[in-house]
Amino acid sequence: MVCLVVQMVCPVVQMVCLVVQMVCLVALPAAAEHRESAAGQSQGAPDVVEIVSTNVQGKNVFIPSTIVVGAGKPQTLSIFNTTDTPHGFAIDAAEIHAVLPAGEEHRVELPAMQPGIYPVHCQLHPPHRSARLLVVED
Ligand SMILES: [Cu+2]
Repeated sequence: MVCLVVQMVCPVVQMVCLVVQMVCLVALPAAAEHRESAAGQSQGAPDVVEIVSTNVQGKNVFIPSTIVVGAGKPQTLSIFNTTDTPHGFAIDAAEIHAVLPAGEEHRVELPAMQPGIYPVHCQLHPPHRSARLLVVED
């Protein structure tokens, strides 16, 4: 009887966990963006785009997986590697091939780019899921 109840509760708990994970994935980058624009307005701070290299259920991923920046001006990318191993961050079109130390923030200077979509990948681990850089007209 107890087993039956536990079996019934487990899928519900799993669903709740999945929903919480999805909300976190959506909310965290949005919160970072909000903080960034508020700081930019009040202090005239340079535009910093925050990215995370992390591991979700055994898969190495970049969050956000689509990194959006304005065209024609250099940007600073702040990439936090939350894992316990170094990861790469490569944008071939910008000649960026950075190595992100484990558990640290690493800054990469992105040069002014033409509008377009550019592949982003980890040059250290081919299975590491890729991302894309979307450069848009401001
Ligand atoms: Cu990697």
